[in-house]
Amino acid sequence: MSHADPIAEPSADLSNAALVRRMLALAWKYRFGCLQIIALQGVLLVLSVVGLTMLGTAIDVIRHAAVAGSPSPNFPFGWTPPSEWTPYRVALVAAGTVLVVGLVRALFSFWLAIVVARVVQLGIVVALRSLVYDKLQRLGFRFFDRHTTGSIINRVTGDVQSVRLFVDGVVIPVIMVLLSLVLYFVYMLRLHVGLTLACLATMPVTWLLSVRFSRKVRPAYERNRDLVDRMVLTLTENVRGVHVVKGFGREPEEIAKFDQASGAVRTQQHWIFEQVSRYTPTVEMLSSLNQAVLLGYGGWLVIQGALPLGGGLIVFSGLLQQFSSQVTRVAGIINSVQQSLTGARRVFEIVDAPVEISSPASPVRLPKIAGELVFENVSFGYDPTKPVLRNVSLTIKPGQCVALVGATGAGKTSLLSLIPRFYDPTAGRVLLDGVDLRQFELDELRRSIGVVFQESFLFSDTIAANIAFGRPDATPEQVEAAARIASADEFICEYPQGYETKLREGGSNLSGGQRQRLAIARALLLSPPILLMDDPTAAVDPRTEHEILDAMQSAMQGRTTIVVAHRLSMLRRADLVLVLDDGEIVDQGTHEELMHRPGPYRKAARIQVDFNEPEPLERAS
Ligand code: DCP
Ligand code: MG
Repeated sequence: MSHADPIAEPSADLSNAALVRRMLALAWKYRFGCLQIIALQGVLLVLSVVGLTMLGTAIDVIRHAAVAGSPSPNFPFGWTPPSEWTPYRVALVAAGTVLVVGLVRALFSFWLAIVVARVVQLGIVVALRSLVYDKLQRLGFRFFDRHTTGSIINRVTGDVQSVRLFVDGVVIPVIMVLLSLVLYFVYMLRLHVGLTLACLATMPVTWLLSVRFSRKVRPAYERNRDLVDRMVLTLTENVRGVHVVKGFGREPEEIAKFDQASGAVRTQQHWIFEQVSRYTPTVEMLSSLNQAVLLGYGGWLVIQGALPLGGGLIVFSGLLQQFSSQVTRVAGIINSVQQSLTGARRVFEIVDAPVEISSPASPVRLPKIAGELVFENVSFGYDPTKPVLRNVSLTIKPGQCVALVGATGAGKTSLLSLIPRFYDPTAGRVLLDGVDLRQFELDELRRSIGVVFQESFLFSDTIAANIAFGRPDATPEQVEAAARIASADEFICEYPQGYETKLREGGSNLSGGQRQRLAIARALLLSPPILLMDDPTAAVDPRTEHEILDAMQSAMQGRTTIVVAHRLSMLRRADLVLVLDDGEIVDQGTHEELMHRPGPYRKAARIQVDFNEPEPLERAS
């Protein structure tokens, strides 16, 4: 269906700024967890600097003891060892401190990993996923008409991860990068201002390079995802359509199609690898330029006695390394911003999508539903510009059994789908017991309508669970009674596990007719005042159909039933036959009445008679 559907388009603001604001609000909701993560990362940062300082000091102590005339060490943190300690003992203490710092760091890293998992994967992701999933349950059929299954699944799984990325890949890292850059920078300045400036001169180049790299490669990564999606689509379509592919002998073409999709991914990936392998050596080259400056200028300072070797040059080299790794991290963060924006847009599109069909604020309650259905000048279209039903008016009395006939595409399924409010009419109204459907509580309305869909969907669960889907509290006796009416009992009992037999995905281990009978049982178990059946016996042979119809005769007693039907056996049983043609009710009456007047119904019915039933209906004309 086209997406040019103004009423259903999400109305919310999905600009980048609005998305960032919303994601910041999300991070704010988890601020305590985020603060904990930042605090832990801060401790790790400080510990790494302490470890580095201890290393530098130890080197100075050793050098002072080993090399005559070398400068005496500066001890950090305002501490000086007691004068009776030998230099070796001081070095050992420094070594011990380095070890302890390392241990504490390991503990904190472990703690951090646990907190991140708890806040991010178990907190944000789970909350977002259920937010999206809950919303999906409330969205109308229009939404599902407009979006493919793949895209919806991706939103619940993949895109939710991208939104999470904004918290642990953008907000927290930005704070950490800023904190650590400031810390390293101040420390370096305190060691030596000139050396700091000289060494940081190449930083803007590194930064530019990494930004340019991510600009160039980022779209390629996105395109890569599309190409992989397409490859997977080719594969899934092939698996799902395996009968068609083999039936038409199209295997070679399918292989070629897959090869092509897979080749596109390969070519693209190759290009990305090329870019990466060009970028990494350039950055590495720049970092050796830094080391050259550090050794040349810093070494000279040490020789001049202006900078201690360990506490100065070596600590500086460590800081510099950390500093440049933080600078290159910025490119990664920019990347994450982009990725999370794309994901957030897709997630919030669902979260914001208007729930077109919902219960009114103060719904009308009916003590008992009699089952009178009235359509008043109802028009409907999936696309408002292309009506599928036009000006339909009809009255169905409580307990009546109505058959709906019409050519394929006439709008039979569409007409039925207005009754449980899968869609709302674009004009006119549908009344149940004199009350507009839109005034009922939606769940209550739907629970009082049993639906057998044209294509019955079964879940990969036991047969009993599938029948009891609408009434999980039903007793096994009730389930079996429903199955008997739907003529399903016999084949179910042939399975060794009977009602506990597990169905495969989509009920693929059943025949089409068996699936339909389970769907009928499922609807009957609800014991609803209104029963809608969309071609329920299309996939069963005429004899089984007779059995089902006979058995259902009693089940239909006292219920308003609308059946989309084609076979005369059903049409004869109906109290009223509605003839739908191209979205309009063109005729109605009992089978006998309709057979007595010329029109599309008699024409269609006669074809069946000629084919199926030896005794002609000549007397009818
Ligand atoms: N249609 C649509 N979008 C949908 C479902 C249907 O645009 N989600 C269109 C296709 C048809 C028209 O609406 O042109 C009527 O479709 P129905 O499913 O109501 O038609 P029937 O149920 O009468 O046809 P069939 O006998 O094939 O089931
Ligand atoms: Mg249909």
